Amino acid sequence: MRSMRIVGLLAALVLALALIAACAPPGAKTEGQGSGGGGEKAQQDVAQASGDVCKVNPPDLALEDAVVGFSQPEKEVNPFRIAETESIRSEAKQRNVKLLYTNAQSQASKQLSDIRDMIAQDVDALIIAPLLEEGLDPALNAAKQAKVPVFLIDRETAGTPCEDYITFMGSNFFKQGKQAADIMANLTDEKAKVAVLEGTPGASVTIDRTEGFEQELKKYPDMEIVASQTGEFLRTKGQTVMEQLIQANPDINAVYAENDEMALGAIQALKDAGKDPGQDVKVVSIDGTRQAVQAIITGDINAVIETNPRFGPLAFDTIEKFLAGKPIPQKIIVQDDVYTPKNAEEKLDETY
Ligand code: GZL
Repeated sequence: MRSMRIVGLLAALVLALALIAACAPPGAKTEGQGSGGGGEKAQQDVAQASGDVCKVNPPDLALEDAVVGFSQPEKEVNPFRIAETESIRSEAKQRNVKLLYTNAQSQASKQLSDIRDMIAQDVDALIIAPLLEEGLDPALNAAKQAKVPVFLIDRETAGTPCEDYITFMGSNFFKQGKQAADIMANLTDEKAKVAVLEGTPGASVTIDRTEGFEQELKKYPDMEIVASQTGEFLRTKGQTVMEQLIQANPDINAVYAENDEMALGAIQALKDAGKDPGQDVKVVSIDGTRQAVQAIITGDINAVIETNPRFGPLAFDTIEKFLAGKPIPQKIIVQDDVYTPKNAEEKLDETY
């Protein structure tokens, strides 16, 4: 009799859980369903949403009736860019939203004209990944004049939240720079002559990843930056710059690359110079591309700090909430992981 009662209670519990899951709004994550763990990370987790909320009256429009423009700043030769565009495209398709896509080919002037062109095509909202920190204001002003709300992803740009753009969604680059310095200190027993491969000059991500690293490094008196030069976030440039830096500073024992593409170029240069990257020259990078995390497994790179480029779900969720008149925080920071030899194998299929 008692066992019958237990079976009945269990059946009721299962039914209740099924009803709860079925009532969750679309895209909501039920308890324990993260985007971490095995399997492709389809979307980002929000680490912190901060700043006042924008009290901007949204247009009277449903997302599925909207035309959304996406301004991709860089050439799609970097897996980060490919994954970012794919995420925006597939989320728009999944939501039956008409998407206009432009690519500025890493040229600031083209990003300005791309955005103006999309405004002229009557987009209802813009998703912009700014190439540079400065210089986008003419495009932001044009959007404001046309009453087109702007949602920044990936990199920040000069402007006032709620006036020039609704919100910024992306990683905390300053924190990433600090993390890289602490990881490098641990790898080198706090004694290092560091070469820094910087990203695109004038990009918010370069400014913050560099400042975060330099500031944190001050905690370690026996760690010194002996060279710091841009590789423009490109693999080929990262390799040629590393070749030059190694010749000028043969005693470099640590490389901080501000993205994986430059790190992969740098390890090739180190090998060509007879060095053993990951061993006698420690390498710390940022992004989380598949090739870079595989290089952790082979021992050529020591650690990679993740920058998740899959903005699609978060960006369209945020636009949908904005159009529904819901409060939108001015800054939405996404959660990033750190890949090391301890977790690289198990997390490889989350990379891009
Ligand atoms: C970061 C992004 C950076 C990547 C690079 O959000 O802006 O630009 O780290 C890319 O790989 O070039």
